[in-house]
Amino acid sequence: MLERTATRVCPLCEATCGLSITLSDEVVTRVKGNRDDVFSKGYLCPKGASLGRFDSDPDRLTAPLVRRPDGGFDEVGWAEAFAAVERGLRGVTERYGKDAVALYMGNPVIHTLALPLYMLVLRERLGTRNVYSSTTLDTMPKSVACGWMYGDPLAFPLPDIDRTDHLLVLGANPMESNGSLWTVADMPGRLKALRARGGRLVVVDPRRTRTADLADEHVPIRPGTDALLLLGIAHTLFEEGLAKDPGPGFAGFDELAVQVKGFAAEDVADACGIPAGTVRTLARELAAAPTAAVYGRLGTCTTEFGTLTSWLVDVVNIITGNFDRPGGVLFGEAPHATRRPAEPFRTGRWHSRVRALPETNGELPTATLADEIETPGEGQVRALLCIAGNLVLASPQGERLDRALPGLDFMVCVDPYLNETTRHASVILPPPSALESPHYDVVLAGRSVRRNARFSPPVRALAPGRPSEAEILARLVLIASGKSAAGDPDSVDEALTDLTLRAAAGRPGAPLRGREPAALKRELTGDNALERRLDLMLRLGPAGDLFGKRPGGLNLALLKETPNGIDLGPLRPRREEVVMTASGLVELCPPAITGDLPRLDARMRELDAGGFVLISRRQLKSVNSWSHNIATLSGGTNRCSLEISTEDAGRLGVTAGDLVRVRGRAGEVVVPAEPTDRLRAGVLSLPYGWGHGRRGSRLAHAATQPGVSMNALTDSSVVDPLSGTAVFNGVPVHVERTEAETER
Ligand SMILES: Nc1nc2c(c(=O)[nH]1)N[C@H]1C(S)=C(S)[C@@H](COP(=O)(O)OP(=O)(O)OC[C@H]3O[C@@H](n4cnc5c(=O)[nH]c(N)nc54)[C@H](O)[C@@H]3O)O[C@H]1N2
Ligand SMILES: Nc1nc2c(c(=O)[nH]1)N[C@H]1C(S)=C(S)[C@@H](COP(=O)(O)OP(=O)(O)OC[C@H]3O[C@@H](n4cnc5c(=O)[nH]c(N)nc54)[C@H](O)[C@@H]3O)O[C@H]1N2
Ligand code: SF4
Ligand SMILES: [Mo]
Repeated sequence: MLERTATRVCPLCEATCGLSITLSDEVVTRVKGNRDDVFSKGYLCPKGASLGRFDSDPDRLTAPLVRRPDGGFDEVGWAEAFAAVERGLRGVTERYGKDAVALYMGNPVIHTLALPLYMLVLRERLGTRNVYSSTTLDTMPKSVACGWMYGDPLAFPLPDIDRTDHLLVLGANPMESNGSLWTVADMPGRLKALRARGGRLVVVDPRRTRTADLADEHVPIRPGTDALLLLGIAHTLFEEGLAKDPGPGFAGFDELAVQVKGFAAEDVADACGIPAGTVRTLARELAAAPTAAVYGRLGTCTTEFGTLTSWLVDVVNIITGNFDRPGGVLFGEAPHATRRPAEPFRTGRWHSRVRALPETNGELPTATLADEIETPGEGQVRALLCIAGNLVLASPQGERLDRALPGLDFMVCVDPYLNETTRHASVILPPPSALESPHYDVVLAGRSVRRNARFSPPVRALAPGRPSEAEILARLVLIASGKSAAGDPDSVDEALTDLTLRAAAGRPGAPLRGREPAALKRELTGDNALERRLDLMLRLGPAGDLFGKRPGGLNLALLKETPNGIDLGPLRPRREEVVMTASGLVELCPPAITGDLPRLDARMRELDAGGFVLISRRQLKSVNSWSHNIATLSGGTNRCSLEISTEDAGRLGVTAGDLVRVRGRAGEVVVPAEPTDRLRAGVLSLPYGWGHGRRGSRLAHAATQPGVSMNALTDSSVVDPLSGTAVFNGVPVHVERTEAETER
């Protein structure tokens, strides 16, 4: 038996832990945390430990599937599958134009090397306005807030977890999610270290989560009211003379004092379900701490006031003097060259056809994709290219998409599974296992709490004849460019490399001004065209070797010699480098955001106290919608149940395991109840990503414990209007005890 060990960064969540993987005869037999990894130092969670099970899952597709006229699928060769995609997409664009093809890019995109490196060019070549992604199910409110405040929608300030004295967490459960928009390996260890050095952790969450268990204080807020709480905090800071004017480089401090009027702690307390005294204490603690950071995630983003809340998180960081400083919040910094926006942020350059929702960052809200597919007329979506997305389970009112997708003329999925969504595809192109793909965190490296660079070569060679995910994407780019899918996929990378080199060597002031692009290109190293493109990004980045101009700087060859990665130090203040608003200043009160305050004010007055609201739950052993087929990660505590407060359960006569019917505006589910003292009364919590066992899907283990889809209850007509983001938290529902299962 041939045994060997390889290192690889985990692709299963944003924490990017370094793994040490043992293979016996090329089969994974053990996965451990890599103790020598410069960033994660040996940490791993149960998901990472199961990476071998993902790799060996017998339901993973190994060959492309093409739909037969009778509805079933045939396994075909790769050339035949690409030819079918070429015919299908071309047929739709020739008949209906480019906008008839929609693109969806799902969450795993940011966990691969290949996908982010082809997405921009693919979008550009498709030339469609119908671009959608998980961003509008997740981070877009933060992007819109950062876009208007700093000019760059991808400039996210990150809490400096290792140096802060006080961390206020709203709507996030990093003990189980391991962090998001905040790449922190070993979140549990780092949160415990914060407390051990005398720091304070406060968690605002309607549910007493495992993060709340660890905290000094848990504030059980009423769902959907964080913007009001943060306004109450900002108001207290001004009223009590604790707000600090950030001075030159910032605009809107005086206006902010005016905007928060009417949101005193006493005004917001009832709506938030938090005593005014607590609101004031939260403010005073932030002001008094030597350093402090406020962090908000899904419970603040995917609500009806997601952008307002995301903006206020940053506002509070700024007016407590904690912005852009060690121990406060600092902008992330990727070690490789990244694309800055060409102009300051704005939204609404185009609008969606049916609901006239504004474009943001080149995307339309995923919440309106079903409208665009179902509504006939000029510009109707007729084809979908779905890359790493499970829309049926992940998007609001997913059951509606489940019904709409079969109406498309053509649908192609790049996905390893025949699942709830891909079962509607015309062609499925399965990428190889993560262990057969090289890895570098193109996106997450820029959101890391410590600057670091790590490259993982493929753990195992690709099976002969099997295209890499990069090749799949390059061929899709060829098709979108009007070329033959059978063309040379390397030509896509070559063209992009040439473009970058010409800019780096040609423009006045460019880092390699005067050098010969062709000569530079010959210096690039890597096992294939994609790796050479990565080498170029590394060399041109802030830590790069600039082709010898910066001796000792990064390049791919150096990373390959350093399998445990290179630590580049803590984050540093760099506001002046980052901010690119039209004024050149950090905008504290962008009119596009403050214009939404009257809507919030009206809501504060009309909040009705009765009725149930539903919030989403993430589970430690789940990876969004696609891990329930892994036996080591399901069962036990990882099951689909409706948490209900013991108080409400008693009132409804519901005991553990009883079936309850939950009805939302869009549909209903029947699910076992789990009474708990972890929830505020009036709040229900359902995990998302379940609802398996559908006809035509091939997920044998998941089908044994299918659960129900939370997105059968969510309503796609409700979005945060400033960002178009779906509402997954604070969803009004009705609940009652029942005896019967519903039909699906
Ligand atoms: N009710 C409710 N709904 C939610 C949320 C919630 O909290 N509540 N959360 C939202 C959030 S934050 C997100 S990010 C979205 C996520 O929703 P999606 O963007 O749909 O992502 P996933 O559910 O992770 O599904 C990923 C798909 O990619 C496939 N896949 C896995 N690995 C790879 C790979 O390496 N390459 C390719 N090509 N495919 C791969 C999987 O098989 C799966 O089909 O869901 C959102 N939906
Ligand atoms: N184990 C695991 N880890 C994951 C994922 C996974 O599926 N499983 N998914 C990954 C993805 S795609 C993402 S985006 C991240 C998300 O990372 P997090 O945001 O940290 O994860 P969630 O568990 O969704 O946390 C949201 C919290 O908000 C609370 N909440 C709900 N409504 C409100 C509200 O109105 N106000 C406040 N203050 N709190 C509220 C919920 O109770 C929950 O505890 O996790 C990533 N990591
Ligand atoms: S915390 Fe995230 S990155 Fe680390 S092992 Fe678990 S799933 Fe992988
Ligand atoms: Mo997400």
